[in-house]
Amino acid sequence: MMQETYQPQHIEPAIQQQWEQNQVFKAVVDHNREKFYCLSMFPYPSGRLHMGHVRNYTIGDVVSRYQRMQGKNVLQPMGWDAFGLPAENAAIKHQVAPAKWTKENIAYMKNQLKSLGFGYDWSREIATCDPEYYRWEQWFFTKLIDKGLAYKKVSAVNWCPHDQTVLANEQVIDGGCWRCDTPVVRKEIPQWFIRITDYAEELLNDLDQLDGWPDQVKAMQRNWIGKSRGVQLRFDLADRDGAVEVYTTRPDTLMGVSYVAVAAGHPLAQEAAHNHAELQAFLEECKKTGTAEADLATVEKKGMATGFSAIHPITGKTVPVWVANFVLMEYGTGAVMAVPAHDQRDWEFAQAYGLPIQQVIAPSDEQAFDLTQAAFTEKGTLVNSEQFDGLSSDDAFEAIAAELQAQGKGEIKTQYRLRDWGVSRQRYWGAPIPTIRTQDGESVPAPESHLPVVLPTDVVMDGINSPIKNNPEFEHIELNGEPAFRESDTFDTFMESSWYYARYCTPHSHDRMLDPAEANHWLPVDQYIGGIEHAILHLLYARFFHKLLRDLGLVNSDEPFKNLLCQGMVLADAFYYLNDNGGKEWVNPSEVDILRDDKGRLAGAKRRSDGKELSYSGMSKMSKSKNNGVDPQEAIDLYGADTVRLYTMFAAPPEQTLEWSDSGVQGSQKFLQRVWRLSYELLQQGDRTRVAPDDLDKASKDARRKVHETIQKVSDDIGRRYHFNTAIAAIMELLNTLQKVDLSSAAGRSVVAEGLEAIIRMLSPMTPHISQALWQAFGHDGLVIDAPWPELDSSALVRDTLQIVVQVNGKLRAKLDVAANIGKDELEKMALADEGVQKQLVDKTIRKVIVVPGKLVNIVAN
Ligand code: L3U
Repeated sequence: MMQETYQPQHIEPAIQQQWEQNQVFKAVVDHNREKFYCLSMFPYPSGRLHMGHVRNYTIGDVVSRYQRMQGKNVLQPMGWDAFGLPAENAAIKHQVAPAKWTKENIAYMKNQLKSLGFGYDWSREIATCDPEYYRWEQWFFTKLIDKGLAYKKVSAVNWCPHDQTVLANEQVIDGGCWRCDTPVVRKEIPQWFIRITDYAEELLNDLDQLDGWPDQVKAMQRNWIGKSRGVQLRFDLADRDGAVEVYTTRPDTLMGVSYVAVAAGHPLAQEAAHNHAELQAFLEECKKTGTAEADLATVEKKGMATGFSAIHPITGKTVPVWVANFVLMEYGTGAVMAVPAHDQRDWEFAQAYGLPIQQVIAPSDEQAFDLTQAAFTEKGTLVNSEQFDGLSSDDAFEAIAAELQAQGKGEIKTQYRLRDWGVSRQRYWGAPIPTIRTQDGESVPAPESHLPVVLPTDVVMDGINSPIKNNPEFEHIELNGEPAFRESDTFDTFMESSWYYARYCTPHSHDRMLDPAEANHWLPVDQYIGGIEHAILHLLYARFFHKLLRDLGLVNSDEPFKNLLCQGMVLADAFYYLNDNGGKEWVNPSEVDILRDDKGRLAGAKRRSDGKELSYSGMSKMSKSKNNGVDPQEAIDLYGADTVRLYTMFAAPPEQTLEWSDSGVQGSQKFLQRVWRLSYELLQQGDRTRVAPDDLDKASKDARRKVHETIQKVSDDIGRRYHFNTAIAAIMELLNTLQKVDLSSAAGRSVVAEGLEAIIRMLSPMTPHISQALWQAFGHDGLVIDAPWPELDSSALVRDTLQIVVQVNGKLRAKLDVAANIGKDELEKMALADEGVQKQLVDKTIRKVIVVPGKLVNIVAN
């Protein structure tokens, strides 16, 4: 018998146990049912769940459960993105090995996920730090080397000269080492790269297939790939051999070139510095500039003349060659033609060093511009450009390209901004890169018999060097009977997250990376859910990996993720007081008592412990800096998982920001209590035999109409648009209606039973525990998740009676309840016979009667 009150703390663990015992979420290939693969981005095992995780995973679970109720065979796996710097940092801080720290976090967080009732197939759990997982990544990488898709080249890293170690970007703070503040320098070391640029065109074109992705994410990827059509051309050097190659997307501005700028690493810069101490010092200084493009746009423009001159390929005039800190060797040719009048960076540099600024493009319309203030960067019409004067920028592009081509000095070229993916990390906590340096200094893939190259986990971290570096036990091995060195760099953790979605399909393949039959059954992922912070790197790398897997014959699709949903952030109130130095001290919302005025608005806030007055700074993203994180565990303990899940889905549509509010959570809990209460009251009545719809009285019929209107709306909101919040709002409204129905009549009980059984099922994706408990209480044996979605009875939507408005000269004078199928003449007669209407017609002549069937009657009289 059911409890009188709703007690989530009792129901939830019991139902979770029931799911676990019956392996309810174990996914098995079934060719008779449509498959649905629903995936949420797997977490870094950082310690505890964040509210952001809760939101992400609730959305995924709601979609999964909804799809299952639609009869689909759902796969929803979960695992751990277990390698990476956070574990390493925590290990150093807490004097514990990263493996142990990671394992403990996984155990804790797994329990949290279970307590939220997420329907994962835990038999497919993956932890990327498990050699059973990363061995296939290592194997795959050796295949990529064999195919020429991975290669080693010298490239720059952040280097701390004091600690003699490489630093990740996050470990460089204000240009200094995070541990010792020593200024960081760039150091060139050999590293491994994967040729993502070979796939740039396909990665770009296939975005057009991704109808189920947000446009914003596709735009970000397009921009990142950065395809451009331009001209690569040559400036011969004056008075000596050699030339500088440059690439430009604006050959129409060629006649305005007033200097050529090369990177510090460019051979010409190096040569010029030979007997030039000052220039040598400048090149050293350039090494300190960050390598990110964002830095280059904002960095103060600095340079020095090399003393060389170059010959303009069309005019034949000479222009000086400068070294500039905003040009990088890693991009294009390491040199640019500078057109200060029409490029802002070139303009800033020319201003700083007094180089000529010559206009060659005029605006096509009346657009105002002032070259003494900034460059004019739009396209337009050519001026001061000799034979090209008067051409539009677009025509000039072609004409100038043709001229250069005819002279053998340049040609049209497509270029991408995308660079090859550098996968080497000099850190410890990652998958070892499976390559071997021979005594000749050559790097070769580890033979298959060496795989997996297992990362030793019984280590002590000193916080500076990776314990596998300068470690003979790890590094010294034999290859073909000769002494050799194992690579001690590890992979970027984005390697692991680039193919985990595929491994979930076939997690127990011990003798191969993927079983193609299983992988191809489940892939592509039907719904992927995760944060917008992964819009570029992770999602691009995973798309790239999928194409590599395809080209090695392991999968047969082109894209891994059919539909993508990026959930919005979770915001919370933030409170502070000013300390003695005038700085803000932030107080966590859980320690604050909020005072509200009679309209429910925030009227004041006090710290609970001592009553200290606090200031309110509004809602902002939950963060450490504002100390406004709400611990999901506290909310789960207090309200239960169903309430937290329901609130999360009710408070905002998935893509939008969610404003966490305790009163909102309490509202969600009250609603569930009311669902429980009404179910209890109905079941107390005993008999709830269904009464045939035709035998219902008017009030019961109206309530039943509301039941089916709600089924219709909820099915549409969830099924077609994933609009869970409006669906939940409709269910709440339905409950209000049902609460008013008279349970002492058989008709009333029949309708409330029908309505509640619909509510229980429609809510179950959001609130699976209470739904399961009530489903059982209503006498059903099976699982609510395997019950069919409530079916719409469209005959219930038909209204027998309608309300008609009667107007006299446009003013409302009466409302009539009439049969829905009433004829026009009959309706007119009823309107004219109405007492209120008659009063208005005294001493007047009727000129016209307009009847709009189903709506109104308007009588014109004077
Ligand atoms: N392991 C990676 C990760 O981001 C994912 C790989 C596929 C690359 C969401 C939030 C996040 C992501 C606001 C948080 C998921 C914390 C896992 C997490 N999340 N907020 N792991 O653990 O939205 O967007 O950081 O989709 O504060 O939870 O996040 S993670």
